[in-house]
Formats: sequence, structure tokens, C-alpha cells
Amino acid sequence: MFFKKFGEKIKSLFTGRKIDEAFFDELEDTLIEGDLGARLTDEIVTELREIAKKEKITEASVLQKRMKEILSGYINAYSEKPQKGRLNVYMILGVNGVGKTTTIAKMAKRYTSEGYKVLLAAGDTFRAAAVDQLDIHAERLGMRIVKQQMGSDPGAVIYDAISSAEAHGDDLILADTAGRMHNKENLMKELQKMDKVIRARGVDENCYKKFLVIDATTGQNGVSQTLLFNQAVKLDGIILTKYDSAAKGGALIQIGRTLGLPILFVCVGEHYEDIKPFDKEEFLNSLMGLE
Ligand SMILES: Nc1nc2c(ncn2[C@@H]2O[C@H](COP(=O)(O)OP(=O)(O)OP(=O)(O)O)[C@@H](O)[C@H]2O)c(=O)[nH]1
Ligand SMILES: [Mg+2]
Repeated sequence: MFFKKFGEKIKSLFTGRKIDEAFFDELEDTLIEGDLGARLTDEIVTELREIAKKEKITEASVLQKRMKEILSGYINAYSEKPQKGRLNVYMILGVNGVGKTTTIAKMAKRYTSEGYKVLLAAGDTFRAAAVDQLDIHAERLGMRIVKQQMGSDPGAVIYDAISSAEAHGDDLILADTAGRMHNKENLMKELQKMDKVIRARGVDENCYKKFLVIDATTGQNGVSQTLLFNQAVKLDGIILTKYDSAAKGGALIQIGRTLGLPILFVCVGEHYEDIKPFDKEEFLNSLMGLE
């Protein structure tokens, strides 16, 4: 799986060896390779050095669990559910190609099976095929969708979607958004406009959430993407995609550490079923080679 290779590296690094300078150097290199970033790597290694010194630990294997404990403090699962009987709006954000539209379809199926009345909103009006793509999913899944022509105002799409959801008594709008526009500033402005419309329509603050989709194969870039989107519209959580094809993903730990954002789902393939709630224990065990 995703972290297997990295986990194996960590495991062999911590197995059957005494703690010395070379060990910490190697650990540092491994963490940087694993996308944990220089600053966080330094923080973790410094803490482990202190623990080893203070507790007179000499075996690296003892530190493996301690490192898991440190990382455990940095990330969390997003465990809130949409509130039934109220209108929830989940805006799904992310740069182009990360898997927003596919993930929306997966989420729609999942939430529907949990008894929610779901409505899709085709808020990516920038790319020619985007509306059609979501439309195809809606048809396959038998979901309702609110859409407009390509090039129309995504703020108007979400406005219509809210009216439609209210009229039908839907519980949850899953709003697709553009991943690319003429430039980054345009995209952020467009997203802020959608955000404003949703607030102006009086959707309860506790029922309105913004999730950023991060592609596990993009490594460190995931951190800068998160900072960028979080600055434009305050994020509530992260969805990780392509966990099936990525080799490493310490970026999630960095995102957790710097922004405290919890993780909602992990996606592991292109089928509707390839989505699961983030499981912190499983994730950390595989990251740390502790399975
Ligand atoms: N292997 C794998 N592929 C995925 C996963 N999620 C999405 N994909 C694929 O990634 C590609 C892009 O997915 P989209 O859902 O179109 O991504 P998007 O973010 O909506 O892209 P834009 O609309 O262009 O911004 C598609 O080929 C998907 O099938 C996943 O979890 N695993
Ligand atoms: Mg899309």
C-alpha cells in the first residue's frame, strides 16, 4: 500500500540496531525522503534524541513506538458526520486532476447508503467536460444534480443547488469546484465567491464544510496547496486520493502539524467503493512499519 515502501524503510532502520549518531542521520534522511519536510524532521529527530537520552534507551526498536506516539499527536481523523434533517453543504476543493469529481461520486454513493439525501452541484464550470463528467456519475448512481452550462457563474450554480435542496428536503449538497482557471488568483476569487453565496444563503455554519483533496502522489506539494486553499477559504479537513498508487505521503503529517487539519477519507482506486474513512491507527502503523 501507500506507505508500505516507506514503512519498510523505517522498519529496517529501527530493527536490531543500537542508537548512535549514524542512526539519527539515517532517520533524518529517511524522513525527508518521506516528505515530512526539513523542519518537521528536525523537530521529530530532536525529540527522539531527547527521549533516548533521558530514558537511557539504547535500542532503536524501543524508539520506533515512541516515534509513532509523536506522530500520533500530529494527525487526526475527521469524525463529524453531516447532520441529518438539516441542509449540509460540503465544498470539495483541490487543484486540477487530484480526484475531486471522482471522490464526490464516491462520497455521494457512500452517504446515500448511510441514509442521507444527497444532491450534486456541478460547480466546476470552467473546464468543458467537467459538468458532463459529474453528470455521468449522477446518472450512473441515480443521483440528482444541479448544473449549468460551461462558463456560467459557479456562485449561481451553488445558489440554485441550495434552492433545489431546500425544495426537495435534501440533507447534503456535494459541490464540485474548478481545479484550474486562467491563474491561481482567479481560481481563489471564484472559490471565495462560492463561499460567500453559501454563507449568504444562511446555511448553518456547523453544516457547511470545505474539504481539500490532496493527491498522494504529489508529495510535498500537498503542503503548499493546503496553505494556499486554506488562506482563500478556511478548510475543515483533507481527503487523500490515489493512496493506492503513491509511494510516500508524509505530507499529511506536515499538514496536520502545521494546520491541524483532520483527514476525512482516503481513496484507494477509481471505483465507487474505493473510499474509506481515515483510520489513524492503520495509517500510522503502516507508516512506521509496525504492522
Ligand atoms: N488510482 C486512483 N486514481 C484515482 C483516484 N481518485 C481519482 N483517480 C483518477 O484521477 C483522475 C482525475 O480524477 P478527477 O476526479 O477527474 O479529478 P479532478 O480533481 O476532478 O480533476 P479536474 O476536474 O480536472 O480538476 C481520474 O483518472 C480518476 O479516475 C484514486 O483514489 N486512485
Ligand atoms: Mg473534476
